Amino acid sequence: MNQSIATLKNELIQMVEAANDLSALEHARVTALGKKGRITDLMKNLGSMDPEARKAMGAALNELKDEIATLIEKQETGLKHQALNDRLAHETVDITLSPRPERSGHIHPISQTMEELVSIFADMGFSVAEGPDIEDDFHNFTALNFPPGHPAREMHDTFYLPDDPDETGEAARKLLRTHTSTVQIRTMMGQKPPIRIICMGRTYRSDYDMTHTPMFHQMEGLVIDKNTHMGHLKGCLMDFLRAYFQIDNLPVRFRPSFFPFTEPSAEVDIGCSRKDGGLKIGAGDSWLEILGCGMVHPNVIKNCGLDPAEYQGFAFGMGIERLAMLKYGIPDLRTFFESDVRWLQYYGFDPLARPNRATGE
Ligand code: 2NM
Repeated sequence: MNQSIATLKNELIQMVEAANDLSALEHARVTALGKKGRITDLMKNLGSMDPEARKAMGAALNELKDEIATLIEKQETGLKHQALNDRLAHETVDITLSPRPERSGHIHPISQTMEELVSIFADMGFSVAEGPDIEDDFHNFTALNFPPGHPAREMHDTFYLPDDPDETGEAARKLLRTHTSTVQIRTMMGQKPPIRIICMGRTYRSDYDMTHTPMFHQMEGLVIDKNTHMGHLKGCLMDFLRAYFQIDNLPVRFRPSFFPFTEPSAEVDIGCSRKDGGLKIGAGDSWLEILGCGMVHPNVIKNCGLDPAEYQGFAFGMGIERLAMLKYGIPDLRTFFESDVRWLQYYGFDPLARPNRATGE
């Protein structure tokens, strides 16, 4: 009896150790331990044996079963290890093969433009600040010096969220931010000047026609320090516009304007020509409005917990879609958000191109 178990054991060990791939090993496992396997067969006979012999045989068979199972596991680990080493030694990827352009995705013009903006302002010493899309009345309006009955606060311009019963009062009223100036407010309240930031992202207004979509992207900038003046504002924005449009002598014009959060305020135009229905930026006798700006209103500085007698600065804001349309000749705003893959293939950017700082080309 013990003799036959010892023989079986040697036989099974040999079979497991001879298995040199995973399917041969599986075959060995089924032969030894499967439902109709050699060890299983012997176990089935235990019932017909007398108690003494059954006890001895049962213990011996259990021991054999465990030994073989352990051996199979060890063999399997070894085989897997060897298979991986073989793959690592032989498998190669030709990284010099060019990708298939027809299969490549494209960078959306909004993302491309944002990267260009970050790059230009980073060179001027600005860092990027972020804030939430869901805001409250205080950060979106009150802190920015919007008077209580201002038209922008109306339901038909601003998307308000349903009232939260836990937070009452006008200032806590939740809304989708209508501009990214909320981020400027959060920055001024959260860090000490000098401040030099840009922020950009989605903004929301209840408006939909040829030139307005209910969601659009804005970029805004903010500089706060002790002696910042309108000369800095002019120089900064002229440098920015010339870098973005890549025209060294781009004509830039500042026109008086009004915003609740800046005083004085200005709108900025760039020179262009309009001939035969076409638009050419950089030369000619016509002007194109491109952004708004101004010296931050003393009330805004005060609302953020800073002393307007000590600190002042400038801010500016612009629409990213408009910047992208003008630079890349995209005629229709609404196509930005239609997710038409043919549009993206045509106006999008190659993700593998290493962008030239301002052009992406
Ligand atoms: C604009 C135009 C002018 C602006 C002002 C501020 C803040 F928070 F500092 F008061 N942020 N952004 C600003 C000023 C935005 O967008 C057309």
